[in-house]
Amino acid sequence: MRAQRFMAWLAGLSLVLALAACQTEKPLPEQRFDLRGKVVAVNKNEGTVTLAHEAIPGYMAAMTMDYPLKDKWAFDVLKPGQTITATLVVASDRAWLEGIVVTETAKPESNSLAPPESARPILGEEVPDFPLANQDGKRIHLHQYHGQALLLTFIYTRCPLPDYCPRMSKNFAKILEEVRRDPKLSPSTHLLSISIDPEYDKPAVLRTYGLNCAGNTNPFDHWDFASGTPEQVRKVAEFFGLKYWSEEGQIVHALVTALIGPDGKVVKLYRGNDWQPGDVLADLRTLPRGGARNQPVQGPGLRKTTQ
Ligand SMILES: [Cu+2]
Repeated sequence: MRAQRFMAWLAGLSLVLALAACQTEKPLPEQRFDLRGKVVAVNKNEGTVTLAHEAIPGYMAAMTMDYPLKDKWAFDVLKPGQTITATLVVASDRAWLEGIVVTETAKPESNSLAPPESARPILGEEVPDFPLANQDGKRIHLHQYHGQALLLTFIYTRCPLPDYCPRMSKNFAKILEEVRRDPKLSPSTHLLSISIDPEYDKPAVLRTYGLNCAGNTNPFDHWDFASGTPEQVRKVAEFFGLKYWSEEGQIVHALVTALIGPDGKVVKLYRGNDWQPGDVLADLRTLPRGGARNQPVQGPGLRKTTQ
C-alpha cells in the first residue's frame, strides 16, 4: 500500500510532466532535486522510507511521503527521527532517493514519531457525552446517537497520505453505501468522522469534504463530519487513545476507528488502516438493535481488538 501511495503520486507527477512535455517529443531527462527531511518510518520490506521533507521550491510542497531507496545499506542505518539529506531523482516513470546522508541523529523523544498504540479505551467502557459541532455548525453530542450503532473515526481534510485519512473516509463511504442498502442497518446506524484539525476544518470545509467523500450524494443523514474547539477534539481523541501533533506543517497521527453500541459503550476498535469495510459491516450486523440502554452487548464486543 505504501508502494501504491507512491505510485499514485508518481502517476500524478508523470501526468504533470507529460502535460509540460506536450510541445516536445523527446523523452524527459532525469531530474534531480536536493531534499531534506525527517525520517518518519523505515519500511524495509517495501523498500521505502517515509520522509517528512521540506518543500522543493518550484516543484513540490513540503509533505510526508514514501520514497524508494536506491542505497540498500540505508535500511540498516536509517531510524525514525533522523534528519537526512538526499537527492530525489525523478525519471519518466519512477522516482527514488539516493545519496543519503544522515545529518542529525534522532532525539530520544523522536522515537515516538510513530505514535504508540494506546491501551485506551477499554472495550465495554461507556463513551462520555462529548460535545462537538458538525458540518452545519450545529452542536452535536455523542449521547444523541444512543439507540443506534455509531461508527466513529478521526481524520483531517488536508491529510496528504492516501492510505491514512483518505482511506478512512473511503471505507466509511463504502460502509454507508451498504448500510443504505440494508433495511435492518439503515435506520439505526450512524457514522461520525471527527477532524483533528479544528483550526482549519471549519463546518464549511467539512461539508465540502463530506460531499466529496460521498461522491456528491448527500451523506449527512447518516454521516456527520464534526469538529469543535481544539480542547473538545483533544478530549474525544484522548478517550479513544488517539495521539496526534503538528510537525513540518502536517499532523502526525495514528488511526483509530471505534464501533459504539446502541447502549453507548465501546464494542470494538479497529486500529490502523488494514481493516476492511466488510469487517465493520459484519460487526454492525451482529449488534443488537432496538435502542434500550444498558442492554448487554453481545457479539463482537467479546472479541479482541483488531490490530
Ligand atoms: Cu491523515
